[in-house]
Amino acid sequence: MATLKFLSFLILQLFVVAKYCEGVEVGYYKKTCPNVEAIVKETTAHYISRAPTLAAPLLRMHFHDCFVRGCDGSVLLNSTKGKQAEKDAIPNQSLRGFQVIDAAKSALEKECPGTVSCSDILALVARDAVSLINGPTWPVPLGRRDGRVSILSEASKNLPTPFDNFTTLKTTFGFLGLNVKDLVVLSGGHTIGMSHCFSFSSRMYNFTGKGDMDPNMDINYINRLKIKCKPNDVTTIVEMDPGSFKSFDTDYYTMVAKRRGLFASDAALLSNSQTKDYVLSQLKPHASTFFKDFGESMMKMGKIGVLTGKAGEIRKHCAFRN
Ligand code: HEM
Ligand SMILES: *[C@@H]1O[C@H](CO)[C@@H](O)[C@H](O)[C@H]1NC(C)=O
Ligand SMILES: *[C@@H]1O[C@H](CO)[C@@H](O)[C@H](O)[C@H]1NC(C)=O
Ligand SMILES: *[C@@H]1O[C@H](CO)[C@@H](O)[C@H](O)[C@H]1NC(C)=O
Ligand SMILES: CC(=O)N[C@H]1CO[C@H](CO)[C@@H](O)[C@@H]1O
Repeated sequence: MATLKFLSFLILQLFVVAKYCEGVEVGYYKKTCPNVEAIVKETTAHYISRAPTLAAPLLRMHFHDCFVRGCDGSVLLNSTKGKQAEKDAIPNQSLRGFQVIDAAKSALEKECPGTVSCSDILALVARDAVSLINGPTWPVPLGRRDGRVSILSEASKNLPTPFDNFTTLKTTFGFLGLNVKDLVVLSGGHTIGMSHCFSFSSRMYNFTGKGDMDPNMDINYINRLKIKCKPNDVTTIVEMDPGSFKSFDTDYYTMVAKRRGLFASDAALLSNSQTKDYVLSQLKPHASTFFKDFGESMMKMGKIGVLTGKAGEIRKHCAFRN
């Protein structure tokens, strides 16, 4: 009987521990680093106020982190001893803003050494960057730990590509526990930032390999983009949401609805009735639910494959494993 009692006690304990380790929570550093959110916000504001265009790559960095191996800070790791990391993957070539993460990390190491993970810092910086350019804000559950692995090939395999159709996007997102609504909402992140011509060039010059154009893209828009983007251009970048690429707003959906989404993956949102309905429902700024939806989907994205409890580590420097 006593053994049985002890056993059930043990099972209960295991359950509690499992539950405790299961997830991230708002206020995780309440006792161990109470100023964490203020410090990260101050650091982010310092950079964004001087260079508002940094908000876009910082948001994208968190997205890339979460889609490859979960939100474990692996996107921040530099390659070591010639072994290439996620950072070296083609979709990562345009990632920038690592200095913001490093600055927040060193401020936090002074305040509470060895306590706050780089993956948590990235999640907070992404949120603060968006809110600092007039976007929404949302609570960020914390307690992620940092992974020790970063592999180039995994980034190429797990990240969606700008050429993906709806079915492929749905599968990629679904695999990570994100649904079709999350797909259309998070794609709204393309309301800020820049893209290289090569990410959409085939839509203008060689869509099916016959020197043709994508019939799903506005011809007037194609003609305008062709002035900036010549065939095989690998260096030029263009605004994804021309005119308001530095401000987080609902314009992305206006562009997509006009068949002016830059990527085939943006245009794909019109090829499914649920995502198309969402795009159209955001066109009236007063009736838009985008800001609220974006925060909710970001919170969901931020929980993908997190390491908690004793898994992983708290890195001392975000670019290197301890
Ligand atoms: C739906 C699948 C997605 C695809 C296929 C995709 C693809 C891309 C591509 C190809 C670029 C341009 C890179 C370049 O040429 O330099 C880009 C930029 C960007 N993406 Fe996405 N993306 C997706 C989802 C997301 C999500 C979920 C977010 C964040 C919530 C996001 C945020 C951004 C931002 C902010 C930029 C601009 C970066 C800058 O200005 O440096 N994207 N994306
Ligand atoms: C990590 O790599 C980036 C880009 O490859 C480089 O700019 C940076 O200096 C490296 N960081 C450190 C601490 O070596
Ligand atoms: C979507 O793309 C995948 C992979 O390229 C392809 O196999 C599939 O047939 C495409 N689906 C549609 C509906 O075009
Ligand atoms: C278009 O693509 C096809 C097939 O990939 C290729 O053979 C052709 O040279 C390309 N044409 C141009 C103008 O780039
Ligand atoms: C920011 C960053 O690390 N970018 C790297 C992306 O990959 C190329 C090589 O493919 C590197 O040269 C960049 O440094």
